[in-house]
Amino acid sequence: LVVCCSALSTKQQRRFPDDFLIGTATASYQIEGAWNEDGKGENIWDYLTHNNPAAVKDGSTGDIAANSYHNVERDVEMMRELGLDVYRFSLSWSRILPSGFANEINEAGVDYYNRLINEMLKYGITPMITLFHWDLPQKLQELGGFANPLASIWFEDYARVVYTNFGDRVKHWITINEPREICYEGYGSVHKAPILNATAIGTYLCAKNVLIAHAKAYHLYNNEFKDKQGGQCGITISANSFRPFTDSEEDHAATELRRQAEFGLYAEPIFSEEGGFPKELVEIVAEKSAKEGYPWSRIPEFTDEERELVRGASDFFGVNHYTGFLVSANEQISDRPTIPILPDITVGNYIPPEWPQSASYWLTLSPDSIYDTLTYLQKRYNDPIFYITENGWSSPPTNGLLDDDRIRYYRAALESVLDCLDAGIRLKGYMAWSLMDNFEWLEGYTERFGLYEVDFSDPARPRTPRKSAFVYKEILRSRVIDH
Ligand code: BGP
Repeated sequence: LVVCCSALSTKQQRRFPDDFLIGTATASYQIEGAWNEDGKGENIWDYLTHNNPAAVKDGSTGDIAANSYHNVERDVEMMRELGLDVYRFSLSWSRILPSGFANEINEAGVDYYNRLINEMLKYGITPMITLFHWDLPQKLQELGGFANPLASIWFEDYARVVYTNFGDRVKHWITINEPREICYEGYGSVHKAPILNATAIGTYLCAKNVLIAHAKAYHLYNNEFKDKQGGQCGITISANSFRPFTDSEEDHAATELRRQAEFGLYAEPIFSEEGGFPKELVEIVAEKSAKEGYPWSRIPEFTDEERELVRGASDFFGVNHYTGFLVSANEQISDRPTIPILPDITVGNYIPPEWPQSASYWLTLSPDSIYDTLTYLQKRYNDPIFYITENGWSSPPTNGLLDDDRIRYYRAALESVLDCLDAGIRLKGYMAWSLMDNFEWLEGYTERFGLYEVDFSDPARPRTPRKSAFVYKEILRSRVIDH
């Protein structure tokens, strides 16, 4: 008992450094609404939700979402209530460039983001902007979206418009949110827009093109804007914790394979010393492709020039982290569903029953999962600078304002963040997902991630702080995790 309590009291005194940025995150399609107002063009989520309502659990859309397009002042007021250091939000590409192409700029869209940024800066809240969080202009999708190699040029053009319009005030840029979810869930399976299900080719084609798009936008910033604007630019990749189910060699190997399939495919080309896709995956896919009768491997090669363009192209590693899994070489280890991984890789997935379960089937409170993930990434990728750009907990809509489960999750997560700082990991910030309830992609409004509850039955979408908002505010104020 003595050991436990003295350990606890030392932990309680650990502080977040003053320059460590604590904040929240959101994404344009999930909160803005105003889907066809003031000149905004259609995007792939507008298209999916309007044409294939069965794709979303409750048949809902983001047409109004949390109505943030009409709530700039209230949104910033919430940030002030919480005392946020940083707020991460994304830009809707088709609100700024209705067709996706940079020949025509929608000034009303630019104005909306200017109002938001200026209102935040008035109160000293640092904006961190994601250029692309999944809502691709529909016109570009009709030309193949990220299966078309030209997508990297369209993205670079868009990035130029963004840096030119907002870069005088915005110093933290994230090019792309979660390539895995874009590519595997959008192009390689039927989970997210554009739900192409383009067999096992779509994922890899998209992966290559997304990485090149990111790299072009990164170099554009470095070459043409950084000197004058002085900001930093990186990418966000989803990385959950994968630990072996047993200490057997087979389970260790399966775990490593799963890491490569989930995040290595996207992280390795940027953050590893050699660049390019993970070797083991390349071999597996090449072998399978040959067996399936393809005259070439389904995973495309980078040319030397492309490999060099992508390698090292990020000032930091943005990590979206939610949960953890135990991995086994035995595929039958559990029939519990998991988030889907690459079609070429199947490994066993296990979630211990004692890990508290959220409203999302894939999301549990997995102990020390942030520390586990960042120590792995630090070692593998030579000690990059990190931001945790998303981390959060879902509850059913009926839970209301008393969200002790979310509070328990955030306290555990932030302890794990402090463990990372103690271990010397160069982690510079943490953003909770999410500031407010929103349209949760294929779950619609059936799951809630917000520190603020949004009343979706009221057209104005009023926001009310949950208990977790008060706890988060106190942590931000004191720089200490209260218990
Ligand atoms: C991340 C996305 C977020 C957010 C979150 C919650 O992958 O970047 O946009 O939605 O997941 O997951 P979901 O909405 O799929 O339940």
